[in-house]
Amino acid sequence: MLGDSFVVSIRGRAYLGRLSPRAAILALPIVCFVGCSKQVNPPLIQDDAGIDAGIDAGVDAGLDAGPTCVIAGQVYVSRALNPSDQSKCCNPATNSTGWTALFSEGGSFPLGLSASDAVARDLDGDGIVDVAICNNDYNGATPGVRFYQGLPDGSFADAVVSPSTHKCAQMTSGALTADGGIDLILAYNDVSEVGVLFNQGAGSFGGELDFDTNGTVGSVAVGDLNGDGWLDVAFGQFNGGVGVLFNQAAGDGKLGGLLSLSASFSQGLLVRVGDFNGDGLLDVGATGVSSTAGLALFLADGGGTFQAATFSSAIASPYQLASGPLAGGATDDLALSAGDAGVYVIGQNLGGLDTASGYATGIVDGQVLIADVDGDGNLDIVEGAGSSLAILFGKGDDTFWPAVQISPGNTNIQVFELADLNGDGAIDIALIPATGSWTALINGCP
Ligand SMILES: [Ca+2]
Ligand SMILES: [Ca+2]
Ligand SMILES: [Ca+2]
Ligand SMILES: [Ca+2]
Repeated sequence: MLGDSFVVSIRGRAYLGRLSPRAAILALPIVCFVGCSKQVNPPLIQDDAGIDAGIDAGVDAGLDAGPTCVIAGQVYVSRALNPSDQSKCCNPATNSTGWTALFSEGGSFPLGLSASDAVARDLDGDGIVDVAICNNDYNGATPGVRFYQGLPDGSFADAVVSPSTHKCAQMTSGALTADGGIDLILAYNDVSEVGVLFNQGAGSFGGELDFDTNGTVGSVAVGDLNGDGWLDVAFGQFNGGVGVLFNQAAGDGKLGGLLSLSASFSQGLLVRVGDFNGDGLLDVGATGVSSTAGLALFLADGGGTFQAATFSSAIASPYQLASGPLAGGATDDLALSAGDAGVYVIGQNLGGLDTASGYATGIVDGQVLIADVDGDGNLDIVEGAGSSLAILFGKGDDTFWPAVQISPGNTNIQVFELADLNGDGAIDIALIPATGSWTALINGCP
């Protein structure tokens, strides 16, 4: 709530005050973004067996089994990040005596149409991650989805095009029907509908069914929101409304039973699904434009019913939202981007919904995703926008190291996805501009 005490942690320092959250946030660029000295972090995975044997013996037992780099007399296991430049890692396969770039370009693939959103996962069931990109038809071509089949050598086949009848603002995926194939769920921005393109095998999506949402939709997310075992669809409307379309559980993927949730936003931004209170029931979270509180959580009561919105004013102007168990366990924490070049974490260990820890990323209003980028078992946060990516490596307790900047080149990021694109077990990045070609940024630290 406005006026409550407010903790902000920037580059490892906590700031506590009784300012209004908005004032505190607005102060951040002055307090920190200009005046912070560069902080050098210890490597996240470092084999210290030869240095202080006996300490962290349990950790070392696992790490010692892996290949190592010897750099300046120091022994590092694979994936250890450079102490002074965490955009580089120890990868014995490519460099046993120096540091290897954490990410490097692995290939680029033509988009054909203007891209609006993407999904990166194994969509055709061959065990290899694929990429599907939807478009918004702003160039006047037929809207639809382009499917890029992942190939065993880490490259991608030419696109298979599946048309849709409307323009896609955002897209997600999930198995809505009894056949178990991963279907694509599209937020249409030119009609008041969510569209489903059903998986027809071999990278083809069709049998489109559109479902009324009572307002144009900018965001979609899937999850079993009534506990019947079938995936449902939560959506956010441009006008600020939030709603759920429930899977009708007949096996044919039809949605219905429209439930409207009141978020009191003047404009909707993003909707996501997660278990934000750890009770085993999936909840709905949404960001929007509001003069008071731009984050609303709708906690599930079970059976497809939700409590009235719980609002958080900890972040003045949240934009994108990602959720995941940043501190482990069953509770999904929240990571949000904002307009002040920072990412904010609202976590189970941080003091509740009205407390946010902020980290400078240098990126304004970026997309935010969560994955374990360096494979240390702790979830990390990635923010991307424009030509910049920032990674916040997690410590496993809702706190993060200062952001590591990755400059992927001359790409103007429309959307990015995190997935193992080349099958080596490390998280890669599909970097997708609005036009031109999308790029596979390959993690060099498997
Ligand atoms: Ca595949
Ligand atoms: Ca369901
Ligand atoms: Ca819950
Ligand atoms: Ca990690």
